[in-house]
Amino acid sequence: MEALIVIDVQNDFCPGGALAVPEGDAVVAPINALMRDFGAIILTQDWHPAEHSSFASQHAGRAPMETVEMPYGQQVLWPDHCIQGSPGAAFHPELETTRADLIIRKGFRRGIDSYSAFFENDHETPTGLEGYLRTRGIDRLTMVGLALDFCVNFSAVDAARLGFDVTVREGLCRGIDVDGSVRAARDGMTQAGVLLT
Ligand code: VGL
Ligand code: ZN
Repeated sequence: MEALIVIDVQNDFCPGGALAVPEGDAVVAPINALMRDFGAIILTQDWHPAEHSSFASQHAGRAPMETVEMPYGQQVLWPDHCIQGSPGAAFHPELETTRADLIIRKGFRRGIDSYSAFFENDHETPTGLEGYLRTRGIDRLTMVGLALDFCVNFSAVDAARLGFDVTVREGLCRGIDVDGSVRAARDGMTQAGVLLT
């Protein structure tokens, strides 16, 4: 069985949002249309406490887009975004959410970020999504959403490593693109066995 996984189509990742992805809102209508082709639909939602450690505001003298060393490895520092319960954390108002079987929230632990829908950024703390998919008999995943080079990338690579058959529909994704991150993400996904279409 196959599922559509819609990654982080939230106000803060759309134009006007705190961490706007260029043309982020352009994916909303075609993702809604694509939902008709899937029997299982899962949405992810970036969901941070106000003092999340991925926010540059929590690191004296550091600015957004700089990188710091965290106990679990390198971490890009972001503007404050997707704060739990805030309008920025809400899904884009036109995203069709009624057909979602599951909404999985991530990044809710203050001390660790979670780009992937499967594991937090230590690459070992599970979100529970793997168990959900396996117990439903889902073995094929199509991924779309924001941002191509971060949350879509990490989710797709983790899924492929876990043995899922993964397709990323690039036209239904948009990237942040810091320091060539879109290109690196494409290479990494391809190497992990993700099909990019
Ligand atoms: C994301 C940066 C920080 C994403 C989330 O959804 O790609 N990127 N938090
Ligand atoms: Zn985030």
